[in-house]
Amino acid sequence: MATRRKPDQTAPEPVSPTGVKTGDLGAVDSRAQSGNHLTTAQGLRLPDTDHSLKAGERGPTLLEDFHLREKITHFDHERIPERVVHARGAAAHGVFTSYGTGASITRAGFLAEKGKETEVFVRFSTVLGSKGSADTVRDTRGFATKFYTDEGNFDLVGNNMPVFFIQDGIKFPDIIHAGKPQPDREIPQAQSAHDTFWDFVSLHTEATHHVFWNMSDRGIPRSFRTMEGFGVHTFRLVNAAGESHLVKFHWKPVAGVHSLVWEEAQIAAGVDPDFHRRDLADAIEAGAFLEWDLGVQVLPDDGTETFEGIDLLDPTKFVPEELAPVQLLGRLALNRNPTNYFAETEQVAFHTGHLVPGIEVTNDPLMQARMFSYLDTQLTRLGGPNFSQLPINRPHVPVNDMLRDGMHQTAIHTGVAPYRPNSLDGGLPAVDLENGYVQTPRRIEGNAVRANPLSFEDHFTQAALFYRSLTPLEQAHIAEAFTFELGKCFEQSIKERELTVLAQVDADLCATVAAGLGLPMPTGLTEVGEVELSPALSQIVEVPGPIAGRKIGVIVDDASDLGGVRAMRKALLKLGAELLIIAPTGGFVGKGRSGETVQRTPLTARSIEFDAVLVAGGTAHAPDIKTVVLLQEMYRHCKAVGAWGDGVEVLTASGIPADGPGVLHGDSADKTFIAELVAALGLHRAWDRADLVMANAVAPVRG
Ligand code: HDE
Repeated sequence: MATRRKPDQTAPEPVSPTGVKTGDLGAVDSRAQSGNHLTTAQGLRLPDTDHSLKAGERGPTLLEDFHLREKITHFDHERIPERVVHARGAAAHGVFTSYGTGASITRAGFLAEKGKETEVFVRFSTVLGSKGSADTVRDTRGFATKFYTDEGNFDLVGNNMPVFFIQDGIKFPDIIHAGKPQPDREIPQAQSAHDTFWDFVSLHTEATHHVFWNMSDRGIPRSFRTMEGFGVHTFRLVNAAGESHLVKFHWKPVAGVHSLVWEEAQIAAGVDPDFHRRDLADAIEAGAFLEWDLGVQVLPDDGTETFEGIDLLDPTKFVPEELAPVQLLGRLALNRNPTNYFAETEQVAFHTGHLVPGIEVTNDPLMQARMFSYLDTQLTRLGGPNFSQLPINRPHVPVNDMLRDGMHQTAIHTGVAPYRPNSLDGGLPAVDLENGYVQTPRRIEGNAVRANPLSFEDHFTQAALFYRSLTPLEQAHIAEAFTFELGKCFEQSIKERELTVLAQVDADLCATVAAGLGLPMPTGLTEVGEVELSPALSQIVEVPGPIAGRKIGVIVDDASDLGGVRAMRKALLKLGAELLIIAPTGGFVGKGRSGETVQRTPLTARSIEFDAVLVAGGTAHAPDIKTVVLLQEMYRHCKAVGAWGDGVEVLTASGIPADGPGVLHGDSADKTFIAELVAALGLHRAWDRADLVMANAVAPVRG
């Protein structure tokens, strides 16, 4: 039956949320403000917004001043509650292009169809810190992707580590309360190095595996582009024929997996708390887009929910890639910065329950709890149930949900029958029996119990597998991280208890940490026996990777070889890397047309920003103390340092041995020298320097 609409139920003329008649939009973004005149929120033009309405120039302000009150009231309410976790984040738009290799395992069109492009929005985050905290703290990183697919939004709300602290979502408030700043003084901000965190994880040993990842170099990524991503839980993919497989999602960074060193992370937290956020935005602006391959480990859905003895419902366990290789499904490129941080990055709402046909959840008890939490949290954070109408959250397909009213309703629904079945709106909207989302029928039975399967009780084997699969250098970083974090704890009993945990994972590691803390090694405990190693877990590379997004500083002065600098910049730009000039003062260096604009001075340059620092030939030989510190930090952090021509004298004068490992030098900035630099950058660090610098081989700083 046709809709019978009374005249007063006709929708008004369409107007964008910012007041533009949608018919007049043309090239105007319907979400942007428009017009060149300042107005009130009601569109009233204003002649003055700097003076409140007062009873005389020196008199009190009048209550009547509606403009003042609107301006201040709105300002007073500009903030919304920050995310209870993952508050600190940065995001970008991009596109996902399917390789078409997923068709055999999933009917999800955005994965199954070769060459299919899907718009995405990705938000990276730390977990513990507040919105204004530093980017480079030691923490897990969120890696949340919203795919705006033709079948509705799919959100892959993952992390940069494949395992989690808890096996059951009911414990999430406990781990987060323990990790957040302590409730009495609200310190420390964005740090796990404090008593409550270590109190909890030393008592709650299922966290051990994740703690090892956090203490490893994965806890301090070099940039978002060098982070791996993981869906963590086991998902179920279902193909067009209805066959299902269990999978683990992986994001493989094209730039490789690389980290900061701890001292860099600490310096950056003070010198540039926006380190990762800036890097993301700068790189996209410069056209050095960030890229990942999305892949899956495909595991049989044979009813056992285990693979090679690994319980696939236990989120504290991962499946080594040697046992199940990652099969690539498509490529993600982040290529557009958000226009407005609040509207997009802050208001984006991810949810593990945003699924599309062909992708389903499993009974992992952590995932099950997440299916509740992500919708619920938006009600407080975004102020009501209509957050999916916000531009960043809207699906890019038609929505006809029969959800009505509520706070911040911006849709103007037509029709009279938001219920089913109806006859008044012509029986619409209709259900789609053919393509609609259906959960694959799965048998569920059992007693209502508060209990875990027995396999969940092994808390240490995979922690040992992770630790022992790394190189000695990466292991040393883990030992240092444990020693630092526990060294920051006040309660002796907490440190001692965590040592008993470490002793049950790996005795050598425990002994190193115990020695660092000045505590005895616990006795009577047995470490994990022999495990099959997974070399894929190591981040150390022997073949140089791409260098897009990397930053190279070149120290120059008026006498330097600026022609060489230009040749180097040109070559680096082609590879997506950026060259920054560091000169004694700001402004311009060199003369006339052969001069160069200065980007950094000794006051504004700090080593953390650079992946390599070089000294140009011809540069004066007596470096100031800040330049010495810059070069020494670069050397100590095992990053590329070098010089061409007599620039090498500056290195020597800074206490850098010209023949030290990974120190680059050439007669000029010629092709060979540039190729050496690119290779050094591609290796990320000159790790063969690590032993030397650990032994304090760098000469004392000369003032
Ligand atoms: Fe989250 N998590 N989480 N989480 N999570 C949130 O949702 C929660 C978990 C993750 O950039 C919140 O919208 C519970 C695992 C990311 O906006 C909240 C449990 C993994 C982000 C929430 C978990 C994650 C969040 C806070 C245990 C890795 C940031 C604001 C059952 C696989 C998304 C929000 C963004 C955000 C709850 C466990 C990743 C409160 C209850 C495991 C990347 O809903």
